[in-house]
Amino acid sequence: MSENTPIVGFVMGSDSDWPVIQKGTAVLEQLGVPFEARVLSAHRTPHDALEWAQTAADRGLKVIIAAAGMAAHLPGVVAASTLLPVIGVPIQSGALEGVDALYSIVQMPPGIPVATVGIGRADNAALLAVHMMAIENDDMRKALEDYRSQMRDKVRAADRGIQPG
Ligand code: RP5
Repeated sequence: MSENTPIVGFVMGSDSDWPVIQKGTAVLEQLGVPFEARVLSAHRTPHDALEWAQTAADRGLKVIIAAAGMAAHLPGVVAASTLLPVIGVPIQSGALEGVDALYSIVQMPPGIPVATVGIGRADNAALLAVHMMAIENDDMRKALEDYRSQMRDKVRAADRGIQPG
């Protein structure tokens, strides 16, 4: 597989989830991690979603980030169909504004875990995916160190910015 073969797979239940997912793709672009992104619904295109999850590892993916809103079954269905780690992103949509999706994703039954981040936190999902891969990848560990160092500099600059005089 080439250096540009996607190793993180984003999957979302609707293209209305895409603006949220882009917070995660931006993080991976910044860290130089190749990814793919698909719209596949556990309810509206269940066979496509299953096929994608079942072939994910063979295509080279290492971690999956699955986002859905409302009765958010996609992360769990994907997790049940692959041995790759799955990170779920609850999407804020519908009358319950993401609390429904959060509970649907985080409350997995025993045996099929989904690592769940906060509502809309595709950026943290992307970082968590890189942390997982950094266990055995020095380039990724270095990229995360740089990312943290940039955050540290920003907070220190903000602190200096509010000091009197
Ligand atoms: C879920 O239903 C999707 O993940 C989305 O967050 C929500 C609404 O979907 P659309 O009506 O925008 O297609 O399946």
